[in-house]
Amino acid sequence: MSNFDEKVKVLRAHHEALLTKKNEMEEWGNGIYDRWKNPILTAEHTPLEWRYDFNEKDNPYLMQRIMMNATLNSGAIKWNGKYLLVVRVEGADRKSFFAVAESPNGVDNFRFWDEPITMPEDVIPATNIYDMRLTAHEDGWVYGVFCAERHDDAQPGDLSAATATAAIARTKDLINWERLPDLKTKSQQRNVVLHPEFVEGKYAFYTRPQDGFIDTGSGGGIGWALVDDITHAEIKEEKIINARHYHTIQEVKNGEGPHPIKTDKGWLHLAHGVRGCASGLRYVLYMYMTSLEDPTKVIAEPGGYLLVPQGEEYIGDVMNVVFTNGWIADEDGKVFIYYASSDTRMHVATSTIDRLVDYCMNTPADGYRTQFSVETIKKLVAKNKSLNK
Ligand code: M1P
Repeated sequence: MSNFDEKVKVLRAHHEALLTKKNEMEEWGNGIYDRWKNPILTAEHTPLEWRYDFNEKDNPYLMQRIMMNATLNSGAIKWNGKYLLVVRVEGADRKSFFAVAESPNGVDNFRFWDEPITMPEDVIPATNIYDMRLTAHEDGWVYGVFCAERHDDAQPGDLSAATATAAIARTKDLINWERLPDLKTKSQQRNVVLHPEFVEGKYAFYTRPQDGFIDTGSGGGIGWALVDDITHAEIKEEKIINARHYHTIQEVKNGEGPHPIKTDKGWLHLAHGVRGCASGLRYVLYMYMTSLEDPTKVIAEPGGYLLVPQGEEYIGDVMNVVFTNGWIADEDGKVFIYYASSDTRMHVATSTIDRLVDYCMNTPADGYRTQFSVETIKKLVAKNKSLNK
């Protein structure tokens, strides 16, 4: 065997060992969910064929010809018994694209399909696309709603001026995608999510109106809007259903995560909240529930966060960030929460619908003032004293 072939063999063995590494649940969680120790997807998990030219003549040094930077914010869906993520893969060139990775058990052995998704561009081409929310809608299609980023040509002198728009595509096999026109709205939008059911006979979207590309400004939080025709989706009226508040984990911004899970107690929502601090923005995950009868009505909202960066999760391209746009609820009630840390790698935490509903319904709400937080703690202390355990 030539030296080159020997190097390829070692490289492949090393990659295979990473892909097949068994994951383990962390001990001593918070009772709400369990974190799993290893990241489930990193840039190193991407196929070697995407990165290396294996022709010795053309690549005698066995260099990576195309480097990958990150695997992050992934949509999720259970598909033919497998746990599938539509991963936002970011190359060294800062361009994100979508690629499917599949696992037999949802917690490890994730393996990318051979090729990234080719997203049709029969709309105004975007410079970058990212953060797909998958919705298996009751109309029979699987929709992917994602952010399309374009340079803001109204500001020609500013190279960083950009616009965020919700792009829509649909598929029946996750391989071939039909691109629909972008969602038309009054403001810029990111973190737009399609609700899985018709509401009043219409398609329903969770939105996140924002004044600029980064700043939500007067956009008050997570919105809701109905759309008649998904093939020419236009939002005329938008209602804020989950507002931002001063001195909370979502003071600066928030955004719907994946589409909510239907439970017999209400719709279970997972979202991200953003606050500012001396080290920049801090992104955390939180939950809330809405009514089955009226999905715009919040029926429970635990105070504070559900999940924050921990240990090495703090470190990465954009520090102090956890972000989610995918989760899977199994038939037996188990829930797989897929989240990215610091815009760099993907992780999983597991729980159950019962535990998450209990968490939402029985965690004290935010009283918006220290005094109420202290009162809530003292009430719990008094209750526990009376139990004498
Ligand atoms: O860098 C953190 C996140 O920032 C954006 O989220 P939001 O629109 O709420 O600010 C998104 O670009 C997201 O992809 C990214 O993870």
